[in-house]
Amino acid sequence: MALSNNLTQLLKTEYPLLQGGMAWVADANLAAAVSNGGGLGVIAAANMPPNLLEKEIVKVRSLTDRPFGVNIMLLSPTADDALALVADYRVPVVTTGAGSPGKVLEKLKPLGAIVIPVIASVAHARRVEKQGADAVVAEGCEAGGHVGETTTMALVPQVVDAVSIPVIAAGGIADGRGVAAAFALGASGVQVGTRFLCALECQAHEAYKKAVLEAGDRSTVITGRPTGHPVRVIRNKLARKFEDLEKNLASVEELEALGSGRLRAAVVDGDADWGSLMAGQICGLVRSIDPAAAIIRGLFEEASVVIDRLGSLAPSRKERCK
Ligand code: TUI
Repeated sequence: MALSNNLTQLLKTEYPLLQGGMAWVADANLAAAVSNGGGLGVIAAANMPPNLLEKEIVKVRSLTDRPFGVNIMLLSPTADDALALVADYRVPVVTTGAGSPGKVLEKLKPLGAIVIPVIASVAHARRVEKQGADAVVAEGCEAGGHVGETTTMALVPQVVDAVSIPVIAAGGIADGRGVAAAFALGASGVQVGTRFLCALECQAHEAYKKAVLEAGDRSTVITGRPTGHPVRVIRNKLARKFEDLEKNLASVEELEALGSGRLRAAVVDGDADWGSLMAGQICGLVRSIDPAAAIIRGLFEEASVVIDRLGSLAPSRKERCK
């Protein structure tokens, strides 16, 4: 059952769902599978060299006629190149993360692109709305990768009350209950990352997927706080080493040196011990590898059942007034 609302109308998708722009993971294959499944697939520009990002944009267009997006990670040294490319290729939707997207909005809004910053606070949501953002992804700290401080449960309704543009909930959503909860909090849709790590079409190394499938509710930790770029990862030898160094007040340089190249090691080489296994707290709920389209259908079918059940469980107005 598709669902039409302000977000599906904005994105021109069947479902109000975006796939998270997971660095090294979210390539043209995954993005096309999500878009073909009725959501908005997103390619992560992350630290990709511009020629590689260009190839991925061309490739996604060969794999789907549906809308797709590119995520620009604003901390990346290649963010300006990614911005130039998405403008040249008229990418329909651009999400941003890990910084202030003023420059992105300035360049892309006059070209008619839809720009959706990922934000982690009410103040940032207000700021990007004033700068012309079309919607925001309010990402709670349950999410994987780079995170803010506030949980999805607390962040989403506060952002919903603070802005007039559509709010997309992210962080901790991997099944229909999570989707229903996002709507209950006032969101217009969801961004899902961790669940798509275990999509059939996701090219992440098998060892990475296995770590997600085997993870439980307390398997993730946040490391890197002293560097100013905290990231949520599945605990492994690398995360323990970070914890030790942080406890012993290691320098930022030492922490950054330890972190360098680790995400690629996990995603591409499958180094589950010393790679950075970025994943959200909801990884404990991910138990199978499924096609992206089936994941999306399942999320919304289950959400619809949950919402119906909640409707019938709620006391009628008459009963409440007795
Ligand atoms: O960006 C993400 N998640 C990411 S990026 C990434 S790659 C990376 N690797 C190593 C170190 C750091 C990143 C892996 N995961 N999510 C979106 C997001 N943005 N979450 C939180 C934020 C955020 C945080 C602070 C956005 C803006 C911000 O401050 C801006 C301001 O002006 O307030």
